Amino acid sequence: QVCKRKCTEVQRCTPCKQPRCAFAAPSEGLEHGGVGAGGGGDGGGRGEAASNSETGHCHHPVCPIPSSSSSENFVASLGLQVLSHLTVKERCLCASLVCKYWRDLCLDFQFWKQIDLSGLQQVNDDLLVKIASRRQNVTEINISDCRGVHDHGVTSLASHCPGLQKYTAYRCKQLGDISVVALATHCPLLVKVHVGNQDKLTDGALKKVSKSHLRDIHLGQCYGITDEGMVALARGCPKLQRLYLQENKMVTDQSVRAVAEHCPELQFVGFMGCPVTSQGVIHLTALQNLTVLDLRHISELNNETVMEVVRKCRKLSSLNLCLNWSINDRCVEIIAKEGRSLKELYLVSCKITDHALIAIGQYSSTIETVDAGWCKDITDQGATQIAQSSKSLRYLGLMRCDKVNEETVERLVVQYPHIVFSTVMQDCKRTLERAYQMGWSPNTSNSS
Ligand SMILES: *[C@@H]1O[C@H](CO)[C@@H](O)[C@H](O)[C@H]1NC(C)=O
Ligand SMILES: *[C@@H]1O[C@H](CO)[C@@H](O)[C@H](O)[C@H]1NC(C)=O
Ligand SMILES: *[C@@H]1O[C@H](CO)[C@@H](O)[C@H](O)[C@H]1NC(C)=O
Ligand SMILES: *[C@@H]1O[C@H](CO)[C@@H](O)[C@H](O)[C@H]1NC(C)=O
Ligand SMILES: *[C@@H]1O[C@H](CO)[C@@H](O)[C@H](O)[C@H]1NC(C)=O
Ligand SMILES: CC(=O)N[C@H]1CO[C@H](CO)[C@@H](O)[C@@H]1O
Repeated sequence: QVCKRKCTEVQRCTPCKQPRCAFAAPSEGLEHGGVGAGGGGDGGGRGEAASNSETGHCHHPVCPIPSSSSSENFVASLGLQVLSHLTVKERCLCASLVCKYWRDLCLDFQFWKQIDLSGLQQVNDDLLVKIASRRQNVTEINISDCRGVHDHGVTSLASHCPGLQKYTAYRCKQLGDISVVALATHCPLLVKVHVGNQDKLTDGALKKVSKSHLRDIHLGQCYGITDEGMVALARGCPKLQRLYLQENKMVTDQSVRAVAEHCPELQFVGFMGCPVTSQGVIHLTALQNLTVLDLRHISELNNETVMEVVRKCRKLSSLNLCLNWSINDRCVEIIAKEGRSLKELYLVSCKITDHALIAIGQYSSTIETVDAGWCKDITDQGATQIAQSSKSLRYLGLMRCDKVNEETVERLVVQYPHIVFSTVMQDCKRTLERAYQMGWSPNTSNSS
């Protein structure tokens, strides 16, 4: 955080926003539901999910390779930012050592405790080695999308920074087991490892990590991981609270069972797109503190299992069942009745009709967010009745529910101002409104 604040001018790879769709590249956190893989809660985009699911995946926009001069720009802009925080004497010193920026600028220990280098193409092993040799107090580092960093750099960092607690390295496909093993070996305080989309990772790394005190691990789209590694991880990390997997095609029910049995503190669990079935999911009923469960698009899931999880996991507050046709009205009714703590329910592209929405309105006094996008059988009646009868509802996703008339939604927006209704039209309107508020005005010139 600290680094980010001080380096706001640093050239970043801004176009690297996560696409929000059912098969999106992994991103931070499980706290956000919806169809986007953990995408933020800014309303838009939820419904695009199902359309992307038809093509199987969506492409993560590739960061543009910076121009040759941007390396200097990067250092210069970082320098300017940092200089403004230094004393005159320090500034003179620094200014006279322009080419030694990395060594001389960062005199403030605090400055380097949490380092977010994500998306900076200029970051390479040398830089990590320098940071590591100068600052041994690094507690958090994020090198997501840093293609110039290799196992050597991470190993050097790990061996010099025994206090490292949080390591984030999404989409660093060049990194392999060596870096994770080094972290596990040298950093006894390590609690968070987010390495989504590192397909060179194998079970070997997980076996090493399993001797640590991990609480939070994200291995989405690490295609080399199998049950063997997951079982070792589960056995070795009884303190695990967050586990996120996505499209790990060799992770099956055996892993689900292992984590349910060995990691009783689990709160956030996701298995989106993994070959996981009801036989595994049923074991999650043992997790007393489970609050967020993401079961999007898993191989097989029956309604009875879902109902059992909702009954047993009394703290469950967010449940994501998108993209499964076995989730029907009756199932949603039970969820609404039994989910005493449930606040978010994601049902995009499930086999539900108006009855499901009506049941939520009638039986749940806790559910605030319902996303029923792409549920093509939903009509005005369902949308109207849930808005009318629910005391708790604050968000209703109706993207591509084409049987719901936009005029009806317009009316609901006026009638129930405390509820955000999400349709293509409503989302466009909100986007425009925000743009106006930020000073944008339409280009009325017609010189085309
Ligand atoms: C780490 O930080 C503490 C203060 O928070 C400081 O006293 C110590 O010297 C630092 N250690 C290293 C190796 O930088
Ligand atoms: C990188 O990690 C830091 C700290 O964990 C986090 O605040 C930041 O949002 C992350 N950035 C990306 C692009 O993931
Ligand atoms: C569940 O959470 C409660 C309250 O935070 C805590 O006291 C308890 O130890 C947790 N149970 C497990 C099994 O982690
Ligand atoms: C669950 O699904 C099965 C198969 O589709 C169906 O026969 C059964 O009635 C459903 N149970 C409930 C409670 O809806
Ligand atoms: C407005 O649009 C016209 C043509 O579409 C374009 O030539 C012009 O540069 C635009 N003006 C601004 C201020 O963007
Ligand atoms: C992704 C998906 O659709 N998974 C399952 C949803 O439910 C049906 C019916 O039970 C299964 O056959 C699918 O495999």
